[in-house]
Amino acid sequence: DECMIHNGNCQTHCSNTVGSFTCYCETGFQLGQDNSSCEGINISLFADYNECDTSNGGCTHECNNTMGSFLCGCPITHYMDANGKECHDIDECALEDHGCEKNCSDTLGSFACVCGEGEFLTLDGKNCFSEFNLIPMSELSTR
Ligand SMILES: [Ca+2]
Ligand SMILES: [Ca+2]
Repeated sequence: DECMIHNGNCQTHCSNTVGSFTCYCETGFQLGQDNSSCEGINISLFADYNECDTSNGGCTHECNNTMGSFLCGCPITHYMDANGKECHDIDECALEDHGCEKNCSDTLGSFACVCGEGEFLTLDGKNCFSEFNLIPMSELSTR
């Protein structure tokens, strides 16, 4: 049994075989050219692959490469689908804080308030006024 003598000159492990022996190494190491030493497997074998280079990683919007994986991302006006790849426009009108006085209309990446016929949006883009029910300045000053 050659392994009984100086570990068969193996750097790490020695395995006795019929009429001979072989050296072997720990996981992550491979046997050197001398068949006795162990050397770390070239780390480049584990180099990261950029999934975002191919079809944007399947992401509909942002794709962020990470070591050993990747992550899809969405703009703030969108939310991530449960599949982690698709971003969907947020329906702000379905949320209660859209602030529109009258109707709310969802748009891609945003939303808009809509007023009735003959009405106009105020500068804040949320309230409505009609030129027919504006209070005359003269009436305001007498109050
Ligand atoms: Ca990657
Ligand atoms: Ca929207």
